[in-house]
Amino acid sequence: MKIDAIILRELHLPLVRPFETSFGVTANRRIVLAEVRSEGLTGWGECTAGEHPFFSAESTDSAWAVIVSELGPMLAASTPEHGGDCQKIFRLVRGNPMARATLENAIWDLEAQREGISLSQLLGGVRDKIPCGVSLGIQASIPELMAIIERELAAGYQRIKLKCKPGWDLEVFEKVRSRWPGIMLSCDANSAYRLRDADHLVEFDAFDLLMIEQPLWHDDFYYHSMLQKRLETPICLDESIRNRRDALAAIEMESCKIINIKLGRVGGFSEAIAVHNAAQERGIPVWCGGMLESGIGRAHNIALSALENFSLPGDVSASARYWREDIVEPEIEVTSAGEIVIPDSPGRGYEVKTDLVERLTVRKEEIRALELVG
Ligand code: OSB
Ligand code: MG
Repeated sequence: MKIDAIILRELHLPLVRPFETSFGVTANRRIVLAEVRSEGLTGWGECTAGEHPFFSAESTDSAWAVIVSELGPMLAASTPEHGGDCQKIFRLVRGNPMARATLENAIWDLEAQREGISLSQLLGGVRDKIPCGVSLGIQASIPELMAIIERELAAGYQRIKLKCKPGWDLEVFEKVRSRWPGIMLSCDANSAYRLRDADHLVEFDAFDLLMIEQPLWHDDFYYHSMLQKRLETPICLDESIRNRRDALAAIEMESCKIINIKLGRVGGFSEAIAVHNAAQERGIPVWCGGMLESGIGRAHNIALSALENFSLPGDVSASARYWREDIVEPEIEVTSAGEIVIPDSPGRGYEVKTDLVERLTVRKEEIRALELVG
């Protein structure tokens, strides 16, 4: 397909409620969107980088710079036939997976539209609906957290994930478990612990957690494998898994028993499918993580979650939990059974509200192919 235009923009979107993790609080999202036009069709991609390089090395500003000066011109100068061609187009660029995913995912979206099939079908999805969980940030108090859990369970969500850190862990699990003994409960430390905390982490085993996500360093496999030997609770890796090779290393070293797949973190749909397949072949279940996405990234997460080995509820939940008004229509909704029905219309299946996107845009740049100057 001939690339006619790549339009990059930054949007400001305030969250309905601030979201607190062990590395900080997010109240306002600065979201980068890519709009790729080709042969009368428009594909959209969303950058999941945070405002600061705290979850990973990328940030809104670093991704913007890399897309504008490196990836955008490379894509504009190429003629990809498939989303999967982007890995080759971007092969000279090291790292920067969230920046790469922004453009690659837009090409997959375009390809699905061109083929007249849904994005989930193009990816090889087998489900028509996905099981949903929620990720609950650190709260000011335990009673406040309890009220939120009550509301999310009443809405139908199948799994509750609690963000945790030293000082917001055992007492919280104790209170939640005694009130709801049977719910699917997990926790996510975002690297808040060290190996010297192993005795403390062993105490998590008392609460029948589905998993503990990324307890140790963001870039580690080895110490997680040492820790997993001491824990009954399965470790799930998020930050550590950047690609298929990482997944294979982690599985072989027994650093984890479950993998969280995030499109941005692994660099887009091609690598996400590769991680999914590697895990499936080795009997390791996966689920789709969230990065406080707007409707575009959320639509992509829904399509990805249709793949067979996404057998555990993910963090992909309703638009209204994040935004007063989402930038897609229909907004993403969750049924009372805690499921999202995967759209079967061509492409991502959710229309972008272009007027709203335009109003929320704070900067915009059109990227053209680099022309050789004589
Ligand atoms: O580790 O899963 C994470 C949000 C920002 C950074 C990291 C993480 C998260 C979430 C949010 O857990 C999940 C969501 O989008 O609801
Ligand atoms: Mg996580």
